[in-house]
Amino acid sequence: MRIEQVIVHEAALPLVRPFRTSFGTEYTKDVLLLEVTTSDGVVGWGECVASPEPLYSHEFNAAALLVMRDHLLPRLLGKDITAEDVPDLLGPVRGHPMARGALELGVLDAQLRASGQSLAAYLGSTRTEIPCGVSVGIPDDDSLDTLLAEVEGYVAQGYQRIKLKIQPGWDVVPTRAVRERWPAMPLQVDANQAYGRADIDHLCALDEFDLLLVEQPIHEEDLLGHKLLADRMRTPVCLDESVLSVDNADSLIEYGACEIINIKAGRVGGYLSAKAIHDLGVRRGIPVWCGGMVETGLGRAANVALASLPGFTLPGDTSASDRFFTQDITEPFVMTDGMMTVPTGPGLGVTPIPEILAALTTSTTRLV
Ligand code: OSB
Ligand code: MG
Repeated sequence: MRIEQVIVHEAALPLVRPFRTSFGTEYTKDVLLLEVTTSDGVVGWGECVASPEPLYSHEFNAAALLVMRDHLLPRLLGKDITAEDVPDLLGPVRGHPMARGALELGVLDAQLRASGQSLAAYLGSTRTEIPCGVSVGIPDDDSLDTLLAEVEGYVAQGYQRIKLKIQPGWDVVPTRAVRERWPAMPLQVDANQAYGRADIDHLCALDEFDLLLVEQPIHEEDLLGHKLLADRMRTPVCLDESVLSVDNADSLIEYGACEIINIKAGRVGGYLSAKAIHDLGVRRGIPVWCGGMVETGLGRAANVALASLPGFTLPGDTSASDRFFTQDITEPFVMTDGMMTVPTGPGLGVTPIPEILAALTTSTTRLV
């Protein structure tokens, strides 16, 4: 197939509550959604998981749009391609995994819609439903009561695993409070790189809370720091931001810096690379789980498909649409008894609801 048209819909979805992490606070989800029309006359959808500001990683929406327009798309246009060709065709361009991952997903979704296969089946899914975890931000008012009330709500809804965002000054005390209140709840923490090598002793204080893992405690480039921590800490060290490709994941494992992997397709350049990292985890006996980037229903559908592969042995940040949005752009993803059903329709299995997409769109750019 050939790519005939690409339209980027920039949408702003209000969040049900601010989402605060060690790198900043988001009040809305500002997202680039790609509508890719192919020569088969099929439309595929991709979601770019970058944010307006380069705070989680170097990528940000305006740059993603530019690199797609000027450097990535020109390498795909006018050629008869499949989704499997996309990584090699985009290979010469360095970096920008979220931008390339969004394009790859748009092409892959179109390809699968044309062939009638679901993304889950294509990736090698072995499950029809997946367990749901939830990522809990740092409360706006820095209050333990606010945190406990929020967690209480998620526990009541049936979430099977709680992840607390932490940072210096908001770590041991909130983790202890949640652990004391829910002694048996699978619990983990995520620092988004907020600590350094000097904090290793302090981080080891989290060992007493029987956590599943500590996620990306130290700067993404400090591999020795993570190895030193992994050698000292009983809690497994899980990497998110540091994991960018299958070979770099292999290196991190070999080096002893990474005991568990949070797989986010956008961060690693797309679902094909995400699947390869999953396969690596299975081969090397490293647990993997599916992370999230506050996706709309489109990206959420793809994550749920990915999370249904057999190596995803820990619950992911695959929460229901209403964790973040009062109004998703697709039919909402719902959780029943702590589980979410894997879409079975062709491709992503969901599409944006036109009136809702139109209402939430802030700008539309035709790239091709
Ligand atoms: O580090 O996992 C992260 C959200 C945005 C950016 C980075 C992260 C997160 C989350 C939320 O923790 C995951 C989600 O539920 O989508
Ligand atoms: Mg993380």
